[in-house]
Amino acid sequence: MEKLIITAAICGAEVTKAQNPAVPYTVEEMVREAKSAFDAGAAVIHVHVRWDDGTPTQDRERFRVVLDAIKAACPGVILIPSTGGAVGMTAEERLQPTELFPEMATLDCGTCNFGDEVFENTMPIMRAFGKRMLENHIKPEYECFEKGHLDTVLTMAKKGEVPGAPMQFNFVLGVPGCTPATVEDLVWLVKSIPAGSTWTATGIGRHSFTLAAAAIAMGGNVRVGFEDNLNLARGVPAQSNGELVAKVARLAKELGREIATPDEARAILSLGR
Ligand code: KMH
Ligand code: ZN
Repeated sequence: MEKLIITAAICGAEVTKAQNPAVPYTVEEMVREAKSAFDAGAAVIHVHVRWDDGTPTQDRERFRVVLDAIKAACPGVILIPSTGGAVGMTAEERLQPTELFPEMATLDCGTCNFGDEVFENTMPIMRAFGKRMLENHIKPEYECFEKGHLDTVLTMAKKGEVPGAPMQFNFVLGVPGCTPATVEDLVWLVKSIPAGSTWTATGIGRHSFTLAAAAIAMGGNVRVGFEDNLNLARGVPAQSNGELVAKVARLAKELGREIATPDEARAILSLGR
């Protein structure tokens, strides 16, 4: 089995300090959380940004400052800025981090319910995002919340509307209103991806570590972090993203999977080729 790539989704757009005081908003807090995750074994950081008061933004200059500061604190780390942003943002707003030519960025693969809201990713939006990533040589991490999202993006890749093989998928399971975070659902999704693809599993909330364990055993990769889950165990708030990453690293060690460094992760993800 390949080494395990751990991604830390350190902040997200929805969680707040009221839910867990360690959720980062400021640049300094973002760097602190990224470094805690990096030091614990994360090769990849998935980045959303906030203004200092916690309001989510896709502002290009805020992204520039945060990405540069994380790069300086975590040498070699792979950064995946979000183009999902927060529910309700326009496509133009969401695309701003792609103007910074990151090596990767997320590309959300379909509209879905998102708790009480609707996360809008229409075909025209996805085509525009695919075009931008092709033009700017950005490798997408295809975020699939539903089986139909995977089928949609595979069809788009065949038509040349989004970057093609080797594709990297992130199966985000357990969002209220979307596919649940069960092992059966994960297996079903993984069976449907093209040979030579790579994949990551993200379990939301209390499913974070059960889905991580399944992904480790299946040879996939794992994402954890405050964006997805605020607790180290039931009723035990995590003090940092690093604690969440360290728990995945311990699970991997017990199951005999080694952890990939950023350079090893770059090779596994075929970056820079
Ligand atoms: N904040 C969610 C509505 C992404 O980063 O691309 C979308 C999201 C996906 O987090
Ligand atoms: Zn995200």
